[in-house]
Amino acid sequence: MNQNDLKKSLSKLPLGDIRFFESIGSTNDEALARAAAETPDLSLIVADEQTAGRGRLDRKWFTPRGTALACSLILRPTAVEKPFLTRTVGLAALAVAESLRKRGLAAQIKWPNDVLIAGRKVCGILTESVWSGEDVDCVVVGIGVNVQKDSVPPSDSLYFPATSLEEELGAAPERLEILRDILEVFIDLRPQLVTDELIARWASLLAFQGELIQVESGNVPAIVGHLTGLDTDGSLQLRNEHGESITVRFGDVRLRPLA
Ligand code: BT5
Repeated sequence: MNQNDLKKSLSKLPLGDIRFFESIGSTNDEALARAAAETPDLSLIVADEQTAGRGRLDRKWFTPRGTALACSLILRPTAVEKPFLTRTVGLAALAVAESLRKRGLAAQIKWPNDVLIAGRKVCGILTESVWSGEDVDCVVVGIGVNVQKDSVPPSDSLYFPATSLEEELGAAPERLEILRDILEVFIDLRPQLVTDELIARWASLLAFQGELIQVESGNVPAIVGHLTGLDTDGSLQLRNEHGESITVRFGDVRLRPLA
């Protein structure tokens, strides 16, 4: 991968600036720094390696050189989009899941920000906002996809099992093709950010629908219930053992182990 191949591969898409780095700390950090300048909507940062890739809550995201897709997209939301920005993570997860499904992979979304294949994590998404006073100026959408087998971290370092596209397809696809497919679907779906169609599509690909799950967030006891769907802002909805409906805005979802 290099700057020329990247630009050539993405030339038909209506993107802003495109920057390639052989090695970088985190593409999200670079995008956040650029977002503060006059960088146009749909500008893209791509790296062949991340040395300080981040997940939520400053967890580490591994991107060994030459094995994975690590990119960040800078969105400058319109006034119409601004009330719907909590849905951005769903838009990105849908773009990844739907583009992988076109390759015959049964990709699902583990709320809020992971894409799974056969119950294992193949992609993580990190959305971060740049505020200007009370207003969101920019949203950075960071996407990490495990493409080659070597991108998958050792299982003892993981909270949730992981996989790669190479493992699932039998051969590693071209990273540039994966990136182009994801961006194409993202751009196609973006008008739905402001419609409930997005929520319906997102819900239709949710992993663990109807199943008994637990949601962990911080030190409070896990919330347990059957996964029933999504709220219009993208929050997760559960039904607990008393039949009450619970709305969850942040956390890590997993199937409830049998007692
Ligand atoms: C995420 O956080 O899954 C968001 C990951 C976002 C990564 C992209 S890459 C481009 C951009 N630049 C960045 O710096 N970040 C974004 P979370 O749900 O908190 O999951 C983090 C957890 O995933 C870690 O604590 C590990 O257990 C696990 N993990 C780390 N690297 C992984 C990998 N390559 N594949 C699968 N799981 C991984």
